Amino acid sequence: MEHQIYQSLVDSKEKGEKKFVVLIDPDKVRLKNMQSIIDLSIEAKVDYFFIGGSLVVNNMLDHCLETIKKSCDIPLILFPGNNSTQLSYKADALLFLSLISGRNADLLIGKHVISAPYLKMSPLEIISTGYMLIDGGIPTSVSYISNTYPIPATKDDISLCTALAGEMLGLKLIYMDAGSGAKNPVSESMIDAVSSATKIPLIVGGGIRTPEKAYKNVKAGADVIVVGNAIEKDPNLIKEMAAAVHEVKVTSET
Ligand code: 1GP
Repeated sequence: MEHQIYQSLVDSKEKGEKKFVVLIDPDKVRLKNMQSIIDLSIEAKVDYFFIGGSLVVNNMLDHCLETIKKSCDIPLILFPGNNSTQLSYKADALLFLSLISGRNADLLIGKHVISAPYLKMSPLEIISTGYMLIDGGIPTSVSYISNTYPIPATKDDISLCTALAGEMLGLKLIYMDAGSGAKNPVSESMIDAVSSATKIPLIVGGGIRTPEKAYKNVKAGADVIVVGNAIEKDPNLIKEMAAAVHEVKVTSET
């Protein structure tokens, strides 16, 4: 279990470079869309693919991973709705998510216990991640399935303290997510509050529909931007989104 992907995130953060991730939900993406998403991602120099969703309905995970692997070297990172399902050795890494915004013991540690022996044997790079669900203005699948409340969108202080606690517990990444298809993405002021208080890489996703919002998020302190829904609807957005994120390079003085 090498730590190449995590190390690349840490190195980029140190250099002030920002990463752009395309999220593919294997259940939702249409097969004809998949190849164009892959081709456009190669062209746009997308940094990683996240693969996952809240539910597994069609069992397309392996097929999805194989199709991408055949076409490119962009690393494949599992982003599972549930740590004990949606696992595959065909990916490169796994975000081992602890839902630290919620108080559901199963998603803080329970599912992890069940999947740990399988993961120990797997070649996947395991990246422990503090996952924070932020209210995005509409009920989301994650909130319903996880049976947890999101952090209210205006409570920057709660997010800050939650992320800080996650970092102190030794989690390697923080992922602030307004949920797929969120009406309101995570605010820049919340991103700023969390990124100023923590040192570990900060991933932000959920409801990001425009390159302008992606740009504002990285300027506010996000290290990694994740977009799924908007790209499923219009794969041509990949190029502009990736360019907007990669354009920002933060120097230590800024
Ligand atoms: C959801 O952060 C991801 O978990 C991406 O959200 O699909 O709304 O881009 P969208």
